[in-house]
Amino acid sequence: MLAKKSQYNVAVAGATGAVGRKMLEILAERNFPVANLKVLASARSVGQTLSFKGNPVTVEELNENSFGGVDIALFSAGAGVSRQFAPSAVKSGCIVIDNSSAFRMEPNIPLVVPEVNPEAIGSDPGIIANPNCSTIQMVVALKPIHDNFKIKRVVVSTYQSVSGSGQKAIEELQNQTKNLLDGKSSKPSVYPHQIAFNCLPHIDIFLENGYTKEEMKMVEETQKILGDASIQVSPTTVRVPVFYSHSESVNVETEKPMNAAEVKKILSGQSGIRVVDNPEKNEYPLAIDATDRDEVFVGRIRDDISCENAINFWVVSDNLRKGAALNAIQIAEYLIQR
Ligand code: 25A
Ligand code: L14
Repeated sequence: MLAKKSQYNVAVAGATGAVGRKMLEILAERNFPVANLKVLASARSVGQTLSFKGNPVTVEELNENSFGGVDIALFSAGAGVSRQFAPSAVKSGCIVIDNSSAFRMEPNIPLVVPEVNPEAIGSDPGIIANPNCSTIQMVVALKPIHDNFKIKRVVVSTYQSVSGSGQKAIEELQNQTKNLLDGKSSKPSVYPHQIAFNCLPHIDIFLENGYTKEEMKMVEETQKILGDASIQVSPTTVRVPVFYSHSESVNVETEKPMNAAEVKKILSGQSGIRVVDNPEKNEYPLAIDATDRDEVFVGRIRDDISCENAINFWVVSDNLRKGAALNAIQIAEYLIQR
């Protein structure tokens, strides 16, 4: 249980990474009541300074003793680091909001999108898991549809930006693009193939069922967050040469009758969603417009011409913000406000 205070001691684990830096930015921009801020990363980054509200903060090495006196720890250093250090953080008395996949599917650990299922957070949470980025933006759009019409099946294809795989991947797309345009060759290292001028139907590792782990996260996490294991999800996750923001093509079939016009009206009234859907003016959600924005953008909402009680839409959101850092900080805000 988080004791009520006017300010909280906050630690960011993985603070030097793409998500960690975004966390510092969002804590500052939303004026989160931070008393003391600790920025933690691997030994590689110790001594480096990051900036918080215009002041320098020095990176310390993340270890078991990092969390004494910390109230809220935000983890964004990957699943291995979370598995190793989140339990000791909880032992020293802080609440961990974990951005990795390490604990998401553990039955006793809440998996939370604040607009969708804040009630999943019990009175004494310990670790709260932040869902996968592609899942978060999809369930924000699906929740009102599920509440009104009960979803039977979702077929989704993603167009995911390279920032999802961290800072090194951002640099790989930059360097590869430049090298190839200059007529030089460029060997891939983060991805198994060239990502510049290409699309890779491969995110995270392949599993025995032929799907990738990223695809199965979209299945399992969607069912857990919406609290309904009967929802069928059929995903294909694809990496595209975009730096920031993930886009998704989503087909939804419901049990109750519905149509695109009704869904458009319902989604337009939701907090956290912005409907951008004026095809006659060439207006629809775009990755470049969603970047650095908090909302989940939905457009191209239209009836499925091949199936009754089904629609298609296009959903775009900033994967480093709503897909990671912002969602985690919204969870922290919920904790201190409730
Ligand atoms: O392990 P996984 O689950 O497979 O995850 C792989 C990677 O995916 C990213 C993240 O990469 C992660 O490492 N990732 C994970 N979840 C994500 C999500 N939900 C996600 N990306 C998007 N959405 P990353 O490079 O962005 O962040 C890695 C952070 O974790 C720290 N870290 C790694 N091992 C650690 C550790 N911390 C403690 N103990 C360990 N054993 C890592 O710290 C980083 O903070 P670092 O010391 O290795 O710092 C990396 C160096 O990279 C440079 N740099 C990073 N970002 C920027 C940058 N430079 C300029 N601008 C930037 N924006 C710095 O030089 C920094 O020192
Ligand atoms: O599970 O590479 O949250 O785009 C988020 C980023 C998995 C990989 C997660 C990517 C990670 C994903």
